[in-house]
Amino acid sequence: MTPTTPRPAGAPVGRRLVLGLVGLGAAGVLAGGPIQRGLAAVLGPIGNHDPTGLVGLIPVGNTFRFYSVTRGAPREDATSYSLAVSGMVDAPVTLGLADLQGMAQTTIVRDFQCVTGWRVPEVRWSGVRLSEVLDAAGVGAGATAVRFTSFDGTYTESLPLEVARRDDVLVALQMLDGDVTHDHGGPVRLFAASQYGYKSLKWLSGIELTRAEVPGYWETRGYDLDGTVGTTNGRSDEPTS
Ligand SMILES: Nc1nc2c(c(=O)[nH]1)N[C@H]1C(S)=C(S)[C@@H](COP(=O)(O)O)O[C@H]1N2
Ligand SMILES: [Mo]
Repeated sequence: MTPTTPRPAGAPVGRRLVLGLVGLGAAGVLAGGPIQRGLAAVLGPIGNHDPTGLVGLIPVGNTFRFYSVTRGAPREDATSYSLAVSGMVDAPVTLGLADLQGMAQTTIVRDFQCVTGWRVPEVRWSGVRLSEVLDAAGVGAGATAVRFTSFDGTYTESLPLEVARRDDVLVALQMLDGDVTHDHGGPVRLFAASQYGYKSLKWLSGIELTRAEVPGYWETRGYDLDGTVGTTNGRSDEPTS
């Protein structure tokens, strides 16, 4: 994806642009794969999460849509990347990519479901269990939730501690067939298998133990604090596993 100037967080995306995308989608149907891949790339920087419901009509198949509420994020690599674990912990820690790679790696295969309706079946994820990262800092008495921040500078999310401690929540280093790519939130993103995609924060840079759940980016814009796949957010989906 080409670097572009950041759009102010939460700036509205024009309806005309969304309608233009629907036109592109029609072209994709006629022309097949390559344009659809291009379209997925186009959908990324827009990241408006389809307030009109029109983008959802574009057929892209069982593939990830690239979402970012910002125009992307800086590129971080093995030398520059760091993950700070702080807040209500016994001892704050900062982990580099090599630290995370040196911890026990867990692989899980789960569906990925966005609250807007698209679902990617049986995605392979690998990384460190979030619970092990939390244990590295030691969860302090009184903490009931975990807040996540992104080095895109804008996106935030949270999970109740009991969800955060589940075996199917990973600080993911790998996704699909290799390292988490930049567009998918690399080098490190969160994956919370039981939750809708908005909980799986990309470009993870901070984990903070908090006294109560802090509503994140989409939750202050109407999404449910509980992102469990099923009947939250006014949906009725099969649970992912
Ligand atoms: N930093 C950041 N993380 C994010 C988002 C985002 O806009 N910014 N979008 C979320 C939503 S709503 C979904 S469905 C998934 C999409 O992941 P993908 O872009 O790898 O397909 O990322 C989630 N994590
Ligand atoms: Mo989503």
